Amino acid sequence: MKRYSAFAVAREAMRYHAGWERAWTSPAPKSHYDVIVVGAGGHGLATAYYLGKRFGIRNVAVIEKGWLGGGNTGRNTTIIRSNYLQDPSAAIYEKSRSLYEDLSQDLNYNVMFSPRGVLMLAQTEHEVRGWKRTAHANALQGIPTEYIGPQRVKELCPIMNIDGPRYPVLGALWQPRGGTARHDAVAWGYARACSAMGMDILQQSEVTAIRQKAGQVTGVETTKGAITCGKLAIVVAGHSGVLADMAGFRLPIESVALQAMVSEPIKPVIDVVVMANTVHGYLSQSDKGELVIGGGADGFNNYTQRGSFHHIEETVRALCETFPIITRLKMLRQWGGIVDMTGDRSPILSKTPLGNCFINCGWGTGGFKAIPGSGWAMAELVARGEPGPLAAPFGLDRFREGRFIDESVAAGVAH
Ligand code: FAD
Ligand code: PYC
Repeated sequence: MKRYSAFAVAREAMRYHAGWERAWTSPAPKSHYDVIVVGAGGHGLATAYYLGKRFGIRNVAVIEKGWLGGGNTGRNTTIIRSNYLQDPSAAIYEKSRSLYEDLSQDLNYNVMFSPRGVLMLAQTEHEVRGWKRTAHANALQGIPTEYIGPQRVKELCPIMNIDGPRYPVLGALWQPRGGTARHDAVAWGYARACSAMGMDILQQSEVTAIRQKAGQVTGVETTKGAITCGKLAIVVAGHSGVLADMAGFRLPIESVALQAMVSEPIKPVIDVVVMANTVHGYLSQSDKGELVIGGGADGFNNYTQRGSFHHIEETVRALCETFPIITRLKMLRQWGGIVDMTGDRSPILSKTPLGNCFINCGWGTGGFKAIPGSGWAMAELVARGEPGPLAAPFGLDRFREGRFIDESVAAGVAH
């Protein structure tokens, strides 16, 4: 595959852009792969990429029922941070954030990582205590974050009303190297790199059954026929329960809709990311100028990619209080994604009751930021059959043994 470069852009400009190759191929399925990854979201694609890059395993198919990146990976508000409380979370999210720093160079694809800084507002005394505690934990974990007061918040984000009518801003947890990246580009960049390594990305192919014999997976049935495999990685976010059911085991996962929306594009007004968890809203501005806005998750299980109407109203109301400048903006579009929630709000990267079947799920409302780190750790688990240090704490056995990794505060979105 030809490299993207300034020279390539100039060359193609000279010949009316007729020489660009397809970024990834759309092959017919082979009859057998060493590894099948189900789900071409960011986590599935990153798993395949690091299987190839770190372990030389390239006879890999990534099977996707829709189009790649069409699940939560293409539906999120793209916030990247690693300011979690517990050590295992901080380790995997910081690994991920640090991989994002040079992901564009690694993939030779501009994922538009923008470390513009993330503010998590404290609007109650409880949050003040919580974010101070997290800042201390992050200091011990070697993750640069800082608890800052309201005047510094105002300097970083002048459009914010820190004297809000319901909840004044008392301070914030500030992570200067947090930020955003372009979500589609992350999926496309990994897909292109996988395809360049000879892997097959099979879109419009739904896995409908998992074949097994003597406690091992032998292959999958798909809407494009049966395919055999040496190992199976299930990486399907909100549909994890459905796939686990096909494999014959149960997961401690609930699937609910989380939604987001964007405004009409306007000139730059905010150059940081703000999360306001007490009033249930988060805000950043995209490179196109749209305000990217998200709110809370539905309070009931479902598989609709829409979300409840009242969340739009609550989220917009909360953000209008915090940012009065936005009150007359029009909203352009709204959408939802199905997030996979565990009880402790931490992910699952785990072996399963089937010997050669592995699962990666439970990233819930916060897995976009985790894509590179999760792929890195999942590839290790699949390749070696045992988790490495990043994945080890996130096994399914923690639910049986009561070793929860409670991140319900750091997960940061109302649920
Ligand atoms: P997905 O991208 O959903 O990929 C799973 C894929 O599996 C899908 O493409 C699906 O079609 C496919 N699949 C399912 N069943 C089958 C089958 N039977 N056969 C084949 N394929 C199948 N995280 C952050 O870090 N920051 C944020 O700001 C943030 N905001 C969010 C806002 C919203 C509105 C939502 C919905 C989520 C947000 N998240 C955020 C969470 C983040 O989007 C997800 O955790 C992450 O994208 C999950 O990626 P994934 O690859 O696991 O799942
Ligand atoms: O995990 O940072 C996050 C997040 C922000 C919005 C949704 N999830």
